[in-house]
Amino acid sequence: TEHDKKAKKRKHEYEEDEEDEVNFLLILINMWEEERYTDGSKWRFLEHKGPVFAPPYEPLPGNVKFYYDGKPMKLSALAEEVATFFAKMLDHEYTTKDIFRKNFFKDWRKEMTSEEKSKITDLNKCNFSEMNEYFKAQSEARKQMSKEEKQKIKEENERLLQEYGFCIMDNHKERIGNFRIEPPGLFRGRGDHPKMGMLKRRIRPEDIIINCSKDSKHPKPPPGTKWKEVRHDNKVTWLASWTENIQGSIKYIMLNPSSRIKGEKDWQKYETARRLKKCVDRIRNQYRDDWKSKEMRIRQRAVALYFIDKLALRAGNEKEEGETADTVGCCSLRVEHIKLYPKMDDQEYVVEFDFLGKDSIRYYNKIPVEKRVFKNLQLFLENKQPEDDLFDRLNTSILNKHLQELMDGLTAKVFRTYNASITLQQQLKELTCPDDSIPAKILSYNRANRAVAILCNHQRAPPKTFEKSMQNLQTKIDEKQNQLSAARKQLKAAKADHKASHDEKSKKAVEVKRKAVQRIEEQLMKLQVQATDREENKQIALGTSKLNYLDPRISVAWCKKYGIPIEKIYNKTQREKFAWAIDMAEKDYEF
Ligand SMILES: *[C@@H]1O[C@H](CO)[C@@H](O)[C@H](O)[C@H]1NC(C)=O
Ligand SMILES: *[C@@H]1O[C@H](CO)[C@@H](O)[C@H](O)[C@H]1NC(C)=O
Ligand SMILES: *[C@@H]1O[C@H](CO)[C@@H](O)[C@H](O)[C@H]1NC(C)=O
Ligand SMILES: *[C@@H]1O[C@H](CO)[C@@H](O)[C@H](O)[C@H]1NC(C)=O
Ligand SMILES: CC(=O)N[C@H]1CO[C@H](CO)[C@@H](O)[C@@H]1O
Repeated sequence: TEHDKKAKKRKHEYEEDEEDEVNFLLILINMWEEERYTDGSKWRFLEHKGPVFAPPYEPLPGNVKFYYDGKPMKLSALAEEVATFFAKMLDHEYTTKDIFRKNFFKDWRKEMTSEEKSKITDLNKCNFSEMNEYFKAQSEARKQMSKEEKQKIKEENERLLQEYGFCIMDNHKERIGNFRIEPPGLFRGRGDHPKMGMLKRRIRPEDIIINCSKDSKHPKPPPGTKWKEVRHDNKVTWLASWTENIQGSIKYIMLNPSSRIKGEKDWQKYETARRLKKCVDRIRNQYRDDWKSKEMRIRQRAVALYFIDKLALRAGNEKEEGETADTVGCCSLRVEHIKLYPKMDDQEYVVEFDFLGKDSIRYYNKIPVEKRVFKNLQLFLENKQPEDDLFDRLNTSILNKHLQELMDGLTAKVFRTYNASITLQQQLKELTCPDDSIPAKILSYNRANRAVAILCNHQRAPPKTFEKSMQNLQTKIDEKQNQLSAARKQLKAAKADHKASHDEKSKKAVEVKRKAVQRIEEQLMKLQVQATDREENKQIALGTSKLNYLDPRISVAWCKKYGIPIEKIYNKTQREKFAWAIDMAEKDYEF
């Protein structure tokens, strides 16, 4: 019969499911085993369509004017395009900053005709407000778009994804991560970056180096253009690359993080951190011994290593000379970056750090250190000027070489990964109550994450929208509270009713009202947890440690253990990146 057929089919599907799971695991294992070519090459066959370029500039309508010194002025297309980048940012604090304005103006003038150049000599006389209004109106119009228009855009994006978003690497179709090239604009940078405001140039096909295999269908440049070069280098995994003009760094189009090769790299990174867990005691004993070394260079190396281990400092940054922000890492610390206090409040041997770390994020910390470290630091500081190197017998390459000797694959970053991951695991154990509701557990999870982010100094300025979104949330909480009192009153009335009449109908009414109260209480709690979470999150960027330093298997295992849906912890992008961990980690996984 029909019913039997269905039942059979379902049973079959069920069995297939189980089989699928086994198959899937086998595929996973294979993924890491197969095609690991012994000659260092990453692929034999690579075919793709190249990048998607930013849409061309559309000139402003004639009625949107730029004013110089109070008078309207028609700009050439190039100058106008660059002006629109500034106009779009007019409401942003950046455009009030001196460096930003200076850099922008310098680069803008380069795009002007000589006539424009001679006329436009003072940014303060430029009035972009009509342009700014125009873009605001446009973005408003985009928000008001009809369902059909939105659907059309979605379909176009989907078409681009299908055409450009995948490549064939050996026998697999793989998702490409960033196949769209960023549109031109003004560079912002993090912190007070000295290059902010500079023009991030439009990337053209002539800037692009394509990498694909010889025997594949080579990607075609847009009509009338040429690639800079087409390569066939199978020792690398990128598909296309170009050099951006601000920092001169090379950008790559690569596979999506969830793809095979990247997933494997990620996995290996955490496996390295787990290996450190096994030998960290030996390493710590050694650097403690080295604090007593007769050789200055060894003492310095050992103290630096202690900082890296204890404070999760970066080793140092090899950056280009000159223009870049004055940021330092452990090896490049200068005398002026630390202060020593033999006694401070009730603590002894306190070191105060104050310097700009990666991305110009300030690192400020006061911590007590061991006496021997303190004495060594005093020694290193002797007869030095504020701008001298603290570790004058050390540089990043020496330290990295030493780390390699201590453990294969060891870098300063491995210490961070190890400490961040193990801290997350400990915090999760400490903070999670098995009896908590799901929202309360997620709050605990976020708190554990925050503990790690603080440890890694992943701070940020409170987002601009913070106060507003907090207010909105508070309004919602107030409303919910009113709803709750109303519901409680109704419940009370229903109870009184039932007491008087004792009939079935009023009993049911009490039940209904009781349920309503419960439901609203739950909703209220959820909102309150959200508010706490957001408040505590104000100045901490959780994303960085979550994406880069925390073994995702710890989070996945935690979710599996407490029945929390993975979606509550990782958004879609993150789930793709950590697909390997979601498949691998069981609920009893230990880092
Ligand atoms: C800029 O131009 C607009 C008109 O387009 C005018 O309303 C505004 O006052 C001008 N701003 C300045 C600072 O001159
Ligand atoms: C991680 O770093 C913190 C902060 O420096 C330190 O107190 C802690 O001992 C470290 N934990 C481990 C397991 O290394
Ligand atoms: C680091 O120091 C070593 C030994 O003094 C030297 O050979 C090497 O060139 C230095 N490396 C850098 C990047 O400065
Ligand atoms: C997921 O979160 C990351 C930050 O970790 C963010 O950059 C990304 O846009 C988010 N993706 C989605 C699909 O929400
Ligand atoms: C510049 C560069 O990396 N070129 C390489 C491109 O790939 C071929 C192999 O197909 C190498 O021989 C080149 O050295």
